[in-house]
Order: sequence, then C-alpha cells, then structure tokens
Amino acid sequence: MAPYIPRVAAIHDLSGFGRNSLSVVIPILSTMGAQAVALPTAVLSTHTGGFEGYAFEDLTGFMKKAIEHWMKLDIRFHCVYSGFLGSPVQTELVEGFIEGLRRSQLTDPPMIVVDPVLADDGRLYDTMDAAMVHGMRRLIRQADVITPNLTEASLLLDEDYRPDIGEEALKRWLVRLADMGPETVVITSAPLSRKGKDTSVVAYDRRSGHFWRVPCVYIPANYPGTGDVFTSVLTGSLLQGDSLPVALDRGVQFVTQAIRASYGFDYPRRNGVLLERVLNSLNGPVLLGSYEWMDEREE
Ligand code: PXL
Repeated sequence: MAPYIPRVAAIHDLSGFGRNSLSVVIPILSTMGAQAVALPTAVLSTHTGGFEGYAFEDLTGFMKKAIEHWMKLDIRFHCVYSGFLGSPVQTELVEGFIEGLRRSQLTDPPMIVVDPVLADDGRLYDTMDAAMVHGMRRLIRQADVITPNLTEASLLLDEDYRPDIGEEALKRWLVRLADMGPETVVITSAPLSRKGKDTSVVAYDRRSGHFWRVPCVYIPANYPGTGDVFTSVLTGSLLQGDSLPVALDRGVQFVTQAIRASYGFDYPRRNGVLLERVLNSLNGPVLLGSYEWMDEREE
C-alpha cells in the first residue's frame, strides 16, 4: 500500500535571505505532513521587501522544462499552491500545468490554491506591474482557493485600495472575487471596523454561501513573508481535512504566534519572523477559539 502523504506542487520563488516564499512554504507543509514538491519561479539573494540591490534570476525557461518532465513522469498532485511569479509568461505556464493535471487526474483533481502575490499596503512590489496584475486575474479563474491581501484584492477587482473598507463592501468584494472563478476567497489584512488598528482575515465560501472572519490582534511591526506563512498553514490545514473556518483560524493563530515570538527581539523586521522558534507548534493539539461568522444564520 502506498503511504498517504498529500503532494503539493509549490510554485514560488526561492529568496535566499529573509523568511518568505519557498523558505517558509516547504518547512510548514512538511511539518504539517504534506510533501512539498518545489517549482522555483525565480531565485533571489533576498526578498524584495526592504533590501536594495538584490540578485534576481528568472526561471521561466526552467519551469517549462520541469513541468514537461513532471507531466511525462505522470506525477500526481493533491494540490497546486502558487505564490510569487517572476513574469506574466509564468502565469500562463501555471495555467497550462493546472489544465494538464485536470486532464490527467479526471477523477481526483488537485485542489488549486493561488496566492496572487502582487502588492501590500497599497503598493505594488518591486518586480510587479500591470501585466502581472492582468496575468493574476486570469490565473485566479483556475483556482479553488485564493488568498489576496486587501491591496491585491483591490488590484484584482480594479478598485481603489480602501484601507478603511467597511464590512458590507468587503463582503461584496469577496463575492465579486468568487464570481471570477474561485470557490473560496480569503482576504487578509482587512480592517476590523469595531476596533482601532486590529485587522482580520475574512473569507467567503461560494458553495455554502457563508462568510467567515478571524480577528487578528494588532502588533506594531510589519514582517515580510507573513502572507506566505498564513497561506501555507491554511493549505496544510485544508489538506489535513480541516474545515475552512478551522484552517483560517489555524493560519491566523500561527502567524500571530510567530510575530509574538519575534517582536520582543531587536533585529531588522525585513529578516522575517522567527519561524524556527514556532514551527513545531504546528504539530501540537489544535486549539480553536477565534473564528466568527459574518452572516445571519438559522440552522
Ligand atoms: O512574500 C511575498 C514575496 C514573495 N517573494 C518575493 C517577495 C515577496 C514580497 O516582498 O519580494 C521575492
């Protein structure tokens, strides 16, 4: 009997220094019992958030050859999880890969998670432009789950960035993003209107019609890579068979714990959260208590 280990095609860059993309995706998925099969989209000396003069090599040509090789070997995947892509051509390559897997895995299609990495705090990342936004809009049509932050959600919808967006408008954004293709839409870094600077993760599941929210305690520091940490835990949790609100809850709790473990130390925030200190907690008992529903329900 073959062992049941969920296999994930992890399509992200490898930024050497700084804790983000493949440097966090692989350890988190492995710790949560999934096999991360890496498809690097680019290699960088550091991530682009706060470092000058980083080295960047685009791996579009390599990706093409690696995908062809995997298809020839008929490697099966339970999940495709994509994040930072290095060029618009790569969004098409990932679309083609997903279509190929859907054809070859007709009876057991993979879960497609797309984190449309483009921007944060109202600003595009260094290497991103309008063509990448356009490419991501196409790619999310293929996804089951997407996890934009609020800035990325506004770009995908071609709306102005609204850091003070209210709950009703946020729900409309979630539904409009789901109308673009994905069944599950998760928006991170959304404001939590009832409390000053606290934020929240909000989600919508088109099949059930339910909206969910997990409040996040505000900690006055911004660590790059926490979006990748969140979506990796969410993906690992869904692959373990958790429900959407439980997966959201686990993602938020883990990121909060990682930030709390880091915040008391005095080091440059751009180095990222101290993942090494908290990774093992992903194997501990799941203690829930933060998720809420954002809709009126009678059951
Ligand atoms: O965490 C998103 C991300 C991924 N990859 C690279 C980045 C960033 C955000 O800055 O620079 C290279």
